[in-house]
Amino acid sequence: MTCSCLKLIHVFVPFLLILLHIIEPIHSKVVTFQLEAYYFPASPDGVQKQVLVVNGQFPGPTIRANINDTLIIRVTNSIRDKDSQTFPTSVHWHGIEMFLNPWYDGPEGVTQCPIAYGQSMDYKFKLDRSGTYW
Ligand SMILES: [Cu+2]
Repeated sequence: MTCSCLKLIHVFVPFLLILLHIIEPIHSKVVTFQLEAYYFPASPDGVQKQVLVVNGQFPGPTIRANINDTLIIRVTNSIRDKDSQTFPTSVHWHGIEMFLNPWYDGPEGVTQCPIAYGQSMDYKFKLDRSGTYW
């Protein structure tokens, strides 16, 4: 590689990185979503029982977003069984890198305290890769 070519790379690469940082926020967006978990009578396996659903769906709703989007997801715990016993919960975002946001990864007792019954928590993180996660 010639000397002038190296100079061009030294100028071009930082310029490209700066340009990407300017363009990225233009194409990214904030995606907000609300999830409420609760028991609901259903028969997904043919036998009616109390099933843990999210927004009344089993499995829960699909959240669609693109790389570099910021997700803000409010999770509300309304999990109470037929005997009025309540349960703590959290959402573990399995497979999401959570780069710079490890406290939003979700496992109870590892990265956060559980969400108590009747309480909500806002998870906020940026999607840094494509894929389907559940
Ligand atoms: Cu995991």
